[in-house]
Amino acid sequence: MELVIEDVFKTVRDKEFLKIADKVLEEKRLSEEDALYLFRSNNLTALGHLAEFVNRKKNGMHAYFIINRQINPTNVCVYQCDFCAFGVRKSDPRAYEMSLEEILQKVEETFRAGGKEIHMVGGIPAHWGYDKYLELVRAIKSRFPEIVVKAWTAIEVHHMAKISKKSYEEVLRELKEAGLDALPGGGAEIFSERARMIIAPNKANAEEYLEVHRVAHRLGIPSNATMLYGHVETLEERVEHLSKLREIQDETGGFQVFIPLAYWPEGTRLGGRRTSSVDDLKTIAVSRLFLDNFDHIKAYWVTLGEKVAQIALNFGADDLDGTIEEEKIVHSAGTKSAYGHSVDRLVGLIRKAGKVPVERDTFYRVVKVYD
Ligand code: V47
Repeated sequence: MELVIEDVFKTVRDKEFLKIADKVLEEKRLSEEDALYLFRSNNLTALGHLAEFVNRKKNGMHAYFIINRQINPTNVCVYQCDFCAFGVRKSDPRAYEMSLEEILQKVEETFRAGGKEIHMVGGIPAHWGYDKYLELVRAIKSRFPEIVVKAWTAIEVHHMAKISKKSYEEVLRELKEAGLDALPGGGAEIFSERARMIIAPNKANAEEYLEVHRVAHRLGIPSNATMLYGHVETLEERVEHLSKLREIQDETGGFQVFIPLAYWPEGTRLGGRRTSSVDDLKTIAVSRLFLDNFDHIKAYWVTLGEKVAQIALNFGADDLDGTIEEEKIVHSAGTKSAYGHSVDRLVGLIRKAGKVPVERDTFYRVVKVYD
């Protein structure tokens, strides 16, 4: 389906919106004020079209997914962030820690099913030494050298640096030597100090998160970026978050994808309400328009739900993440999405969104196009 963008504008009376749309068509960078205006605008369909117009220029009709598995080796965590229902104390009856054998067995199942990526992150337990993080990566990579290990958030890397008294660079070099291929985007939450002090006062701050990614990019380790939205942050703070990511991306080019994560409140100390579908779609679209230096925007079906994620593929997103198998973090907070999806289901969701399903690897290299 061809997008005739000029036709969309005929329905819009808002002059400021049209000015911003012109900027997009002329491939001019949007300002923070523009992004804020779009967040506040109620021209949802026009906003979606505009974002989709940009996405089609970058990704054509392709919408990506990956055969992957999430592994969370433990939910024991020293940080106890108020937005998180996954991390518990060691004494909590829900506390668990997977053995190395269990982990390797899960990796093997995924590998046998054609899996391309292990996404491994977890709680941060006080009793784990630095070597434990290296050992898990090394164990997976030495048994399954073909599988991509995307592991440990910047928060975990910061923690490793703290307990080992090493620099981010030393830690990341050693993780890379152990077999780490990429960093996931988790732990960014919201960069605003005001909001971060409310939802996650104890863990690494925004500067530390960004510095870990900066150093990773310098060492040739690509990474992803996230933003947790829909809790206590303002729209200005969302834009500030996007702006910091765009700045680093200008500097390094090492981010592969941006993933807005809709907040789920169930079982968290923070509480609150779920985001609306309109907010979810606006956030996808504004991210696509503002982050002109990011190639990909992920509609994470776990937080959006399968239906909104599918619509998001026409609001600027070009990726659904993957089969996942066993998502635990957002399920602890009440998401009603499945724990994992088959390839058939992801292909079906993408096809019915009018896009061409493309299986990818972690680095967005095409594995298979489902014509
Ligand atoms: O950092 C925690 C979020 C993240 C809640 O890099 C919550 O490809 C919603 O980062 N409601 C982990 N979200 C997941 C993540 C991720 C997921 C998929 C792909 C990639 C990637 C990264 O989950 C955490 C936090 O921001 N989270 N609690 C909650 N209550």
